[in-house]
Formats: sequence, C-alpha cells, structure tokens
Amino acid sequence: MLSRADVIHYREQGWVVAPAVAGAGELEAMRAELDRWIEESRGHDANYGHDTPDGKARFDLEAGHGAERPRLRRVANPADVSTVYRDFLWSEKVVDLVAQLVGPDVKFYDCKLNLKLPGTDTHVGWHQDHVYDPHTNDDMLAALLALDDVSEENGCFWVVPGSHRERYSHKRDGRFVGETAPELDAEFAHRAVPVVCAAGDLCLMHSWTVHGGGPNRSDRPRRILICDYVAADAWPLLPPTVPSRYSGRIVRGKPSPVARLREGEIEMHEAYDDDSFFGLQGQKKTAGEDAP
Ligand SMILES: O=C(O)CCC(=O)C(=O)O
Repeated sequence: MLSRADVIHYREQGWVVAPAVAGAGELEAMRAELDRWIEESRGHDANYGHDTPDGKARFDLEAGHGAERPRLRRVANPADVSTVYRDFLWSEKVVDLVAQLVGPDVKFYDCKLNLKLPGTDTHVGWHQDHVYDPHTNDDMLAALLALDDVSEENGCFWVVPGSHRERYSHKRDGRFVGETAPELDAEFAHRAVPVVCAAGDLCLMHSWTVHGGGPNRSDRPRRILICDYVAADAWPLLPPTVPSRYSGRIVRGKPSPVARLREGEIEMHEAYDDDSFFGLQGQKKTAGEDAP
C-alpha cells in the first residue's frame, strides 16, 4: 500500500517509489528469462521477433551488437511471451498500487524491458509518455521496476518534478520525433532528479512527467521493466505505439462503458516505422543499419 504521503508526492511531483515490491524469487525468475533472451540475441545481427500485433520487431538491438558482445536494448511486451512477466505485472500487489493512483478500475496497456547493458551508449531523450499514447483523460501511469540496483553510474532515469502539469511539443519541423526540443535540455537537466532504486523497487510515474536518462558508464547492467496502466475509462485516441495482445485488458475492477474526457488539447502524431522509440529519437544506431 502507498501511504497518504506517497500519494501526495505522486500528485505533486508526478512520481513516487514503492520499495521492495518484487521479491528475490520474482527478480531471479525475470532476470533468468531475460538472460535467455540476451543469449538468444547472439544469434541475430538485426532486430528480430516480428510476431507482434503490428509486425514490428520485439527484440531491438543497438549498433555494435554481435555474438561476442550482445547489445539487446529493448524487448517489447515481454508479458506477451512470458508468464513470469505477465504474472508479476498483473499481480494483486502491483495493480493495487496502481489503483491507488488511477483506480479503482485499471487496464493494462503495454510493457517493455529497457536495458542499458555495460558498455552500451543507450540514452533516452527527454519526453512525456502520454504524447506517444494519448488518451481521453490523464489517469495513466508507467510502473518502472528495477531488475538491478539502479544508480546514476549505471544509467538510472531522471524525472522532472512537477512537469506532469506541463505540456511540450515532441515534434520538429512538424514531424514526430518522440522527444522535446533540444533548447529545453538544459532546463530539464537543471530541474531533474535521479530515480535511484534498489532491485525490486517500483517507481510509479505519471504519463505526463518529463523523463530521460544517460548511458550506463559502469560495469553493471541496468535492466528495467516498464508497464503502462490506464484507468478503465481512459480510452486511446491513437492505436498503441507498442501494441500488446493484451492492450486494454482489465487487470483490476471492471470495464468502463464510457470514456471520461479531459478538456484541453493533445498533440497528435503520425505513425512511425522504427521498431522502438530509440530509433524515433534519432538513435539510428540499430544493429544492421549504418550510424547517421
Ligand atoms: O530506460 C529508461 O531509462 C527510460 C525509458 C523510458 O523513458 C520509456 O520507455 O519511456
């Protein structure tokens, strides 16, 4: 359960960390599954796993990836292909936390594993998740589970407190680029705080909170599981950017026969071809492609 102070922190700052949500056994099982995928990636020289609802690759590789030095950076919707992930993300203890912030009725939307393995350059540009998957209202959040101890050294993500009340364009020259304008980088870097977590901690972050992060400069992996949940009465305004076979599934409470509308404007974007948001944000350094 989140305390009253935790809920206030989320409402005021746009994020909060619930400690020790995943137990040692769950972490071990999730890491073992992921280790198997990293091993499997050694046999591929380009993004692979097109058994997804939109045909995009489930397994996204950074440039420089090879059998000797695997650089898997993203797995789209691990819950679609692994009961270990599905069981955790739909567990009562997790959806109850989510429900305290967007509930009582909650839908699963999508999930992904974001990896910053030692020696990779993976970084994440400043962005707001809601822009990727606009909904009729703002009761939507990302739950980010640390699979490793996460610090500034191994590339923790950074959040901009209070930015969930702000709106920024994620377009450049009219084209969706999935990150805010470079002129804002210094301001966000100044305002942002690092989300330092122990393995098993779960950060709950509002879908409008500006966040991003730098590369892993350590010799330790930084692996996180990210899951988007929405209130049952929040309906998508665009097709999901990372569609899951379970997108829209009720994981707590009951379905809503209505869409609740929030007054205001939301920037809409065109569909993009990249397998993951790393490519969209300009990190074209995907295995099998030339770096820009
Ligand atoms: O991997 C990270 O550090 C953050 C990922 C992220 O911002 C996202 O997937 O929206």
